[in-house]
Amino acid sequence: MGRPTRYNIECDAMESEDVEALAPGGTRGRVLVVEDEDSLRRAYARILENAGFDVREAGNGVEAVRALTQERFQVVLADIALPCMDGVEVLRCMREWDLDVPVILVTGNPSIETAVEALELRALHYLIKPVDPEELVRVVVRASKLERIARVKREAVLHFGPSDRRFENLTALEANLVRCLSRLWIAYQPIVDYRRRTIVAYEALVRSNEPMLPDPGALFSTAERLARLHDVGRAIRAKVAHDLAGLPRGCDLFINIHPTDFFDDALAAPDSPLSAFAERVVLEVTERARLEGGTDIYARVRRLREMGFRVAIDDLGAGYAGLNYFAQLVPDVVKIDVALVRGIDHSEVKQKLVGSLATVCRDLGMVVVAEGVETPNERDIVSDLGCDLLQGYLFARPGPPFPAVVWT
Ligand code: G
Ligand code: MN
Repeated sequence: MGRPTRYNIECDAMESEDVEALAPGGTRGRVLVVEDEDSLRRAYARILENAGFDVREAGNGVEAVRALTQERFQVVLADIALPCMDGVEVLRCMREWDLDVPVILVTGNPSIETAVEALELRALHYLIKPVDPEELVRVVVRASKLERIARVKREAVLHFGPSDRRFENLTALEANLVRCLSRLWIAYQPIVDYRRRTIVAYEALVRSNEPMLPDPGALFSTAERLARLHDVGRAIRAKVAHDLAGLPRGCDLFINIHPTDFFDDALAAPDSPLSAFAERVVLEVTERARLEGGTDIYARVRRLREMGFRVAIDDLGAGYAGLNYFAQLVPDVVKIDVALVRGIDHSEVKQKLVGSLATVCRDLGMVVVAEGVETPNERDIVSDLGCDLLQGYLFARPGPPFPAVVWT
């Protein structure tokens, strides 16, 4: 049985004027008023301030966009007819960053076209001039409440994670993914030859400024649920290829490849973004994930090798992969997982494991990288145990292309 009274109680609470309903800062929320006519803008601002809102004013679209990048708003009220960049363009621009801020458009001469466009961009409301002050307040109050719901929902998703199926909404997930892809950037972390004090390569690590998908794990699990892993892989490789023009001379590039990417024909296409640089690129395959798709994957890896790519096994020591996998993949490089490196100076077991892994891999002609080196002790021990190359915060954190190393 449902309990409708509960919902009523919640609705009542939303309608009340208590402190709970106030936004941070003790006001009903921050409103951006975008209107080129000074007297009108001031009038809207005064009405909204009197109603308890914290108001910022913008005289044109460019100022509006600047304000939007500097502060978080609960509501945006924008005139449609603005010089340079009209209200609909401001709205389009906003939608690229923030799905949830409610926008109220104001127009002097309503037309079907702009109304339709406004709807498509999910404007919340469409006010017609002259605007009645009471209606203005009513609409803005309602918008700020909706924003508050969206904010609480967003926090819930952040806390319980996108894996919590109660929040699953494919359309919203898709929108998150699209925004995430448009705000994708690549951080690079040096891989060093410590003895020679040189950077020999950089690992590309995907990042996004999209708050709904804050880490690569969330990005990949969303893409997986939407069956769009290939799109993510392609977007990452395109970005990396773009950055490669600035890769310091003599450095190689390591890039993580999701196991399903091997079944994307675009990866091995002769005109793929990375193929022109194949000789400098090492494809990392994680040991954490099982390689599915049978033995076909090995044929695909062989084909990539023929194109000039090298292959690394990532996170060695962390996964399930057995010897067969190792033997079939014949990696050029192995990367020892951070779990074996962390605190190795205090663990004889870790020292034995890393020592034998490094010895065997080097015997097989593979280059050994130790990942996640954070302290000078860890650095010295893994070097002594035979790790040729090192990577970790001790040398540099991942950063925009291409971080330098301060040698100690
Ligand atoms: O699975 P893979 O090895 O590709 O993941 C690398 C991740 O490890 C990156 O997200 C990177 O930011 C992180 N990382 C890199 N260096 C260090 C380190 O020294 N310590 C820790 N804890 N994490 C690191
Ligand atoms: Mn990696």
